[in-house]
Amino acid sequence: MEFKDFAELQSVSTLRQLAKNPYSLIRKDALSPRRISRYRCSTCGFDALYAAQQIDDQVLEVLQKLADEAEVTEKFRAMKSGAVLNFITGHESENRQVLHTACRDIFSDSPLEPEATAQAKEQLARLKSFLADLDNGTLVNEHGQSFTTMIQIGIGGSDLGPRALYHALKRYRLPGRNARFIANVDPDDAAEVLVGLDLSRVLVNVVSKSGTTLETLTNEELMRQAFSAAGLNPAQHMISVTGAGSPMENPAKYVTSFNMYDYIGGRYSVTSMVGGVILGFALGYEGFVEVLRGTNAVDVAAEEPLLKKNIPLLMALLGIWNHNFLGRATLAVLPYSQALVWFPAHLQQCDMESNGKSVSRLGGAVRWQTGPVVWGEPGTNGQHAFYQLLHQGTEIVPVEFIGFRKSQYDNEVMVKGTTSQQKLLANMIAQSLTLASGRQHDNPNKSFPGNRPSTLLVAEQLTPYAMGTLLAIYENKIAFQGFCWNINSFDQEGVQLGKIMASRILSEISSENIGNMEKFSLDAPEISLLEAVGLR
Ligand code: G6Q
Repeated sequence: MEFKDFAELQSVSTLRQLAKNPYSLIRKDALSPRRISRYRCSTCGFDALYAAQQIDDQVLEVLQKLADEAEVTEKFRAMKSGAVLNFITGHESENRQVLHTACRDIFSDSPLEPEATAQAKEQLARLKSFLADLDNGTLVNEHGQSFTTMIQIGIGGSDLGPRALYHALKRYRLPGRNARFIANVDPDDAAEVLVGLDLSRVLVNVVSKSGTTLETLTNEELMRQAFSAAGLNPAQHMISVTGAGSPMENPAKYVTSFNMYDYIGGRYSVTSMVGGVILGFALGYEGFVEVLRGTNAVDVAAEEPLLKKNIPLLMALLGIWNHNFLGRATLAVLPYSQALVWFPAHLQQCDMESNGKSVSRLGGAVRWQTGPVVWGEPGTNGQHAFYQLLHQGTEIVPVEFIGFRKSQYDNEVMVKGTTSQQKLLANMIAQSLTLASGRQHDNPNKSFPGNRPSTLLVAEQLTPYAMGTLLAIYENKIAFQGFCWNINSFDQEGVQLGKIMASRILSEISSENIGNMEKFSLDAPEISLLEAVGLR
């Protein structure tokens, strides 16, 4: 494997030339049936329709060269096989394997990284038996009653993925089971989550890879006090998911503990026990395994080197075309599915924490753009809000629309001859077409310039399998982009800095010496702001 800087790739200079005159989507034949059927790619039940991107065959050919030159599929295969890819040359770095894919490489007799997959299988077996204990009444509360609610306490990677998938798949919950999430150290977050809950039926799942994240430890203590105040023994209501050997693996404090491992980054941890425990509780063991099946199918399919046959690779390269060559600074992910309400927030973390980097793998400052700003909200709600800027603003925002042919509940109403689901999809298509084609009008204020690119990502129905598929499409897309940009998509110094800075300030205002919290002497700006905010 060779790690070449993006600017050194030959295809990059060709793409710069081609970008001077990109394909115009306002041409009459831009969205012809021929183009729509040619620019369509299918992977594991999803179709990507990308005729509304500013590309033609020549651009696609050179994007393919870029992927080949950057050896992205070789690196992807190496990643899945356990190569140490979380590193920066010549500088101290995490120096770890990147093996979230091992959590789902459980269906083959010859997994790519047998050791990590064996650990994943062991954790899954423990989950299966824990869920069976809940189902058959072995694990019950003080009054012999079943647990009905699981609250996950965790933040960042220990929250967003599991939260996004739980909301996406609520439809498939087991009867009498539901989940809630507390992430923010804002006491109002926890207070609101606890409103109306019968704590005696609640299991709290404290999730922290490090076992030291202050927000999570604080919220855990808040829950312990809430149980005690309700006359309940916290140790009988708490479980944990944490790194092997972390302080949170303590049988005196938790009913049981599950593990995740160093080689799984927080934002890639949904398919480990970080997401597995709460999804297993809500959907049942088989429901979670279906998610794993979907992710695994994409992990295998994404080894395909031809971008025209590989949705994650195609989306990675279309993203690079828009961002690095056409100069589009942001990317909107707009699901036409209310169930995916938390998915853009998860992608925001997964993408921006992975690819928001300024140092290349070779240790120098990058001389090219890396990850875009990623954001989004479900349609059609967004249409009544920020789409104005998408259509007529001065910033051109490429869009990835996500839609499903069938609703989850099939709870339809026919109004004016169409169902709600038909209206939903019709809106999605209409938006993609209008953004691309624009509309001419004598009144400039009613005129739409068009030439605003989008891709439609469509599947049959949002099932656990399809959710797994969608998750892995994006995880692998992000990794492919990182390989092209030659950055380390798997560390997060920016997040670590936040943790250190908050600890400095808290150590100053703390009324006691808290465990491992070192006393620091603060700088003048920190002191001034503490005083201004009234914390000192
Ligand atoms: C994810 C990040 C970050 C992390 C949280 C929680 O990739 O590293 O979002 O997940 O800071 O960390 P813990 O799981 O260690 O509590």
